Amino acid sequence: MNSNTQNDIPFPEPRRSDPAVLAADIVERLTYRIGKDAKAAKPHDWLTATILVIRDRIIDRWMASTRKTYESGGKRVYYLSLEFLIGRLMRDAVSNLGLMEEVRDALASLGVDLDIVAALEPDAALGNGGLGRLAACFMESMATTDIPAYGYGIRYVHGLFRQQIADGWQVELPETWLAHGNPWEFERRESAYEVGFGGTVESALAPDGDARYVWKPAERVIAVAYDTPIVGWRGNRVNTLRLWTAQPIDPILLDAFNAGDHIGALRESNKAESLARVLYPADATPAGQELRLRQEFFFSSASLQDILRRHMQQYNTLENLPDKVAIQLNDTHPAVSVAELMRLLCDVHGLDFNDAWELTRRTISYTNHTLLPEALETWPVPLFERLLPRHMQIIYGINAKILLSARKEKGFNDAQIRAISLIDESGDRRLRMGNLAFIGSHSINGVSALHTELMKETVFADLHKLYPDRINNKTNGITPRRWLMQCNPGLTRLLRDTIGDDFLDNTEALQALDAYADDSEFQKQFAAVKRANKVRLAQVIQSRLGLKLDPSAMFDIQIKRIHEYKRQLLNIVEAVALYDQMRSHPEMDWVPRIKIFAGKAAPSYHNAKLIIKLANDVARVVNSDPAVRGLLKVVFVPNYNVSLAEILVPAADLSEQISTAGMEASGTGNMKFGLNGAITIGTLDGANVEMRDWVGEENIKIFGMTADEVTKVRAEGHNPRAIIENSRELAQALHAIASGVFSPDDPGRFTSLVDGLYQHDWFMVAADFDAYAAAQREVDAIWTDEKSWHAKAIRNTARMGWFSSDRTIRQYAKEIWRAG
Ligand code: B1H
Repeated sequence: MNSNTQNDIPFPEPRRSDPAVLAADIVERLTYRIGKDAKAAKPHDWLTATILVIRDRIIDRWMASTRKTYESGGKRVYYLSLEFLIGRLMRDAVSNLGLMEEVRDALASLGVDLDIVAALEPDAALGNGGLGRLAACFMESMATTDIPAYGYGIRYVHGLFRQQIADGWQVELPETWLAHGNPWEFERRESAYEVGFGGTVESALAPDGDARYVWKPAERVIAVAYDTPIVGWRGNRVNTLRLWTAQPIDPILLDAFNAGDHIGALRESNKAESLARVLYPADATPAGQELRLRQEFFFSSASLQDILRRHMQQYNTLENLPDKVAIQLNDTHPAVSVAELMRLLCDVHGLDFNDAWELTRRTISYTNHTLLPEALETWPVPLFERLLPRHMQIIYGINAKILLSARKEKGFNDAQIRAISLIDESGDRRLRMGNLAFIGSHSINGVSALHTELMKETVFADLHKLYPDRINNKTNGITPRRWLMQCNPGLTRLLRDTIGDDFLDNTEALQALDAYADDSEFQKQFAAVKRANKVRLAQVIQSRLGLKLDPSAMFDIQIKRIHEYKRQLLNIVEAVALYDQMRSHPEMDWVPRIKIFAGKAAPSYHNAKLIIKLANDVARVVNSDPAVRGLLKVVFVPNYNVSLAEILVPAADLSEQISTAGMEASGTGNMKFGLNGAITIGTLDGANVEMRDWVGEENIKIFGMTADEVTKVRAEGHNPRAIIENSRELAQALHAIASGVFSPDDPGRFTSLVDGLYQHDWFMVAADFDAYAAAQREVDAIWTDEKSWHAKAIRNTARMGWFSSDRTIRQYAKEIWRAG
């Protein structure tokens, strides 16, 4: 077919979306795509049929968006991330298309309940925690703010493990989100690229007399693209999330098979497919295995080849690459992209090293998400060299160039040179991915104001001296669509009725609510919405755990990955101390509290798993003690994920954001709670600092050491034993835990945890305990003054609008990408 005839083919009319048409379409998909009679259809079939119908409405806009980008010659943004923690897509898509009522009515006319069907959609959990969820919020906000953007990642067959709690212990089970197929995605067999590993590098003389290097990989796999459309608010733009899967070049080695080696015949195939098999379940700690490095290179290489192909197809030159392409590295996980882009530009496209370097640096930018020293990725040089020999050469070339100029032009001394080098020589030689990402980027951003300042002072201090203009801050945000409108329809309705619809398109318009904070009629309505959300959560907990919760008690919630620096332990120890006090002083007016925890621990993180067990052990004792009946409950909700967060967040009265100051880069759960009218108890860490500035000191409960104080105490040493012995409440709570009050079956179970507090207290649990306990009692006092509590809660919702990821993305677009 020639292009003329193609041009004559009319583009289909956008599909109509009134309930009758939708219902007819759903039945059509059910019949012809799924092959089921409506009479025999199972709920899952209705879900799939409904998604297919919605997907069609999205496709109309998707193609229009793609065409618009092409025709305008606008800059494309590429967000490279090893994690996308999406959750369910159906409600998000329907709501962003503005079709909620239409779809509900259409299904109802077919005798199907939208909510029941929607709850069957599995969470796409291709991420561990905040970093992956941020990537998902960014995808939605980039579509909303009309930025032509692609997300690139891996289509893991198994996302984050499913957590079961057995006898109080975490048990990990494989997660199978693709078991019923994935109606959202499109396989793109034509978008397939070879990705190599290992082998040798050969050099040859090019016609221009320069040396050319050719990498001859020993192993090759094929990366195949799967595309998922991502709809922005009001459906204006639809962007693409492109996830790679790995396929073998030869699916089966027939020679081996015919010779009787049936397993060997599939070895290549298995090896290739293992690349996209499973998400590494570590959060804020890198998984240092070879397979992880292979995953990182696999998706980086496929993505860059795809980006260059698209660019060359449109522009047929690489000179304008930085004007038309922005590549954002989500942490160091795709940092090998710096070397791979250099290789593609030099070895495949024939650019010289210096020109390629210029283009690479102007195209790439990098977001740092953690300062934890153990979380900074490094690879043993021999491993890297064996897997990626050509990249190792390129990295040495970059290092030589940078170190030479630092020494000669900036007068760097030996210690500074050692600090900025791409190679860490302090022990066995290791390649520093943070330094590679930094040096290969024109922008390096932190994710909160405090974190960005600490980046300049710690991990990147010397690189910051060398390149003082590169580090900048982009405080994280959350999408208000998922984290307010969709998860809290009751509050959204109330807000619309009170301040109008402006906030739907501009979250900062929530400020108008400030005027109602002291209005007792509005307070009543606000409290009624909160209570309804608490009742809904109580029902979920009752059905999952058989535990009955009183919705008039304070719901005090800490949900996030289990990590020592996040200090769930501080919260549990305080619960134990409170339990003791309630029993010792039954005559006092205690505020009834329900302490709710949820979160997953990395499977190899011993202390984190022990903390889960402690929470469950404490829960068992406290919840069955008549002395605190109606006053205190402790709940650990299993299998925390995005969908569970959507139920927990709107139901919180109190949000626990209590990390050791200086250790949580930003936090994003903190923002979700504040937006939904919870009051935060927290340290001056991450984005809590900016939240305090926005909501006002009197509307947030800040306690504990500052980041500077933590640094100072760590440098000078502190005496946690003395601190503990000086705090009666703390000493007694720790003694109870360590002596087996909560673990009579194994009294020594928690001694190691408690010993850690006595011996070093690295995370300042003991050091911050008294301040935390006092802050909790102040929270109780506010709760007792109902009007004051509601006013503060309302002011949180009113003043959190700045934390929309739309604002964050606009800042990236303007200040880093120069796009949109
Ligand atoms: C964050 C990670 C992370 N920081 C390594 N770092 C991983 C590091 O699998 N790995 O190897 C996975 C994840 N995740 C989080 O990013 C921060 O702890 C949060 O404070 C922050 O809000 C979030 C988004 O910026």
